[in-house]
Amino acid sequence: MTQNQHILDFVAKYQTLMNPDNVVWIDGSKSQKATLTAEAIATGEVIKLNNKLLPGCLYHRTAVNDVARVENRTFICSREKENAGPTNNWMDPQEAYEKLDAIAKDCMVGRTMYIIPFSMGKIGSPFAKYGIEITDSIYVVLNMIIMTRVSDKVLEKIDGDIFVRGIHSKVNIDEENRYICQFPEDNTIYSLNSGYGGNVLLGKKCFALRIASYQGWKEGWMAEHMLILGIQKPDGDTKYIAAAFPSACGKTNLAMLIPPECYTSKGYKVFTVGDDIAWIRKGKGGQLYAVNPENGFFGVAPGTNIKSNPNALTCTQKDTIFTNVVYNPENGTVWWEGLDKNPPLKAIDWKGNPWTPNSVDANGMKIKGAHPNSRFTAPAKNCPCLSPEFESRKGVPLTAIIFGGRRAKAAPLVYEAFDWKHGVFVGAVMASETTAAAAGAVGVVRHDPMAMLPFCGYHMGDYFQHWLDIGKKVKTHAPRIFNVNWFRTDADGKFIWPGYGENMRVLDWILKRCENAVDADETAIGYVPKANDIELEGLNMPREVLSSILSVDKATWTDEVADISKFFEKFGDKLPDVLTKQLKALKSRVKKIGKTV
Ligand code: SAT
Ligand code: MN
Repeated sequence: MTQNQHILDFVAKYQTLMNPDNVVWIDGSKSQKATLTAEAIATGEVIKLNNKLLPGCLYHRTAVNDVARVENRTFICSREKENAGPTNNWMDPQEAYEKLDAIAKDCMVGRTMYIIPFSMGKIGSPFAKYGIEITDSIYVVLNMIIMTRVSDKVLEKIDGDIFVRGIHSKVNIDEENRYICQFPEDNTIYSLNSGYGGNVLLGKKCFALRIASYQGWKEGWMAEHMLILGIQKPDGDTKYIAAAFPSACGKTNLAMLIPPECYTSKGYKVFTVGDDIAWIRKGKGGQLYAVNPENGFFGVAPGTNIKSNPNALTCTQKDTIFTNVVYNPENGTVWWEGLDKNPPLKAIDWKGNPWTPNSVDANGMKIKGAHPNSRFTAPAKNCPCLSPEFESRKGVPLTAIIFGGRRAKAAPLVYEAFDWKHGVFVGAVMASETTAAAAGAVGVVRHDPMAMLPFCGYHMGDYFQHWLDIGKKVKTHAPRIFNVNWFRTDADGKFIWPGYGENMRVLDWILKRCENAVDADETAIGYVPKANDIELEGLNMPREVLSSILSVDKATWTDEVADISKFFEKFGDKLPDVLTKQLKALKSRVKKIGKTV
């Protein structure tokens, strides 16, 4: 396949250690994909779905103990502990290699080792970075073929030893010996004992965020946990926005939104460039340009339906892999909670047990058929609103950057940062309620700076400084920075803002701010919309209700300031002075809330 000695040595090393029966190089061809699919069907690793209703689609269940990212088993193995920082787990690289090698010894006896050459970003583009993933899972191979650009051409493009080494084995899915290790200084990822998503599709979180964020820091660019979308205005001009939200907070839905009638009738359109990861660098004209390094969507299934996200649903209608949803053996289709009101009456749940819509557990509680973090892996080219710039070599110029989280109370629907430095502060103090995308408790508020808490491959204090430095580089061309919160609740705990397509109304205000076409109220936390400036046509929402979710409450923000101060203490000397000053300024502005001058 290749004469590159660095690649051959890398493969030989793990072949010797893991001792597979066979080694298969993946070339990205249709015929090889078909052969592997047939093999995975024959062994039961995947189930072929109804070829008429869901052509080319497959169904897979992971082990019950292996359904989400495992943050407590994820390590940054930098040479110096200090460089992993206070927000990452750290292991000494030597110790980590030894520990994982011991677990991996002979783990592929009786199995095949697959060698996947892949590109993050369009092959040959200035943004592209290459990797080789070793795995013993056909499921991983088939997912990587959708999520990245897998091709033997990548082997030709790799220059010497400049590629990311990804080593994965399911071993025996032992939770106690599950490790997801990143070695930023070695361009290496080592993942054992999982078969799930972000733990094993090493191009995604491990490479395109953890390793790439480190590379970006060293090379002067940024790898961010952001969707990228384009809004085409009636005059044909398209503006691009990147938005960071924690996992399972609606990035895919926002990236693919269909605007309400009052916008579509005027000719507005939204295009998807990416739904999860953005690589951003300074480009022509001094602006920041973004690309989506992925080639598919690994979206949350539950809640995806014809109303909430028709584009995502269309993406999943062919050549898609469904993981941990409900399987209907009667007609070879799949189902999940929130898809429609017609669950299959006799089905198999995500655990592999017989399931009906009336299934209850020992306590009489309804059993969910799909795991809350069940997923679809769909090719980007299936997306009806895929941006014509999806394959762009130079990326799309960013007009605005949005940070957002799930906050029942504190953050208003939307506000704009005063400037780049304040915007970095707004990103740094982001907090959000946890979701099922990671193992552990759900619904607990935690700080998640720039939605990168689980994905930053180096010291978060250095990461903040990197953001500030990028701002200096782009100066007046910097995108404007905003914060949004779709998740404010009322006294009964119900969401006040309808979300989904209606979020266009907020994006519209954001673009108007970027064009200096609309005024705003200067508050303690940033520029908040005047209630009359958010379009409500066609939405059954009284202005007073909108005003209520634009409010900035003194008591809440006083607590918030105290909480941020505590969070910032973690970073010690590494916290940039700029952020300390920003916090001080916020504190004094919050104190003045309600006081007339
Ligand atoms: O990390 S995954 O790719 O499994 C999904 C996510 O958490 O965003
Ligand atoms: Mn994500």
